[in-house]
Amino acid sequence: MTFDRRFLLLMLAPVLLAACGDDDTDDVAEAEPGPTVTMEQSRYAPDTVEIAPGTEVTFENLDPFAHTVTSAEGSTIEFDSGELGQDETYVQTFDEAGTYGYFCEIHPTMRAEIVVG
Ligand SMILES: [Cu+2]
Repeated sequence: MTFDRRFLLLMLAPVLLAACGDDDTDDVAEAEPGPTVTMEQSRYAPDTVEIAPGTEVTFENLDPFAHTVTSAEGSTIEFDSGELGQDETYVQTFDEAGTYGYFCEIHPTMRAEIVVG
């Protein structure tokens, strides 16, 4: 029993130390909440959104059928919401400057872009 308890403390020590850590030492920047792009009548609106690096974009499907938010071919970052039903949302953070095209896998003519700069 004594051995088990000591072993458990050893296992927990890094967790306990981490819990005491200061949040300021976290080198990953917090994403800033940003604009919402809706999917309505099989269109992304607005179809171009300009944001600063490190901004979160929320995508919300208002149609009564599924859409996806999927990074375009050749995009420098890949993302994919999977199928979003009505009123479902997907959040993607864009950290690096650039233009990020995306489309709906179910309706490939639905296309739009996020401009990060
Ligand atoms: Cu769609």
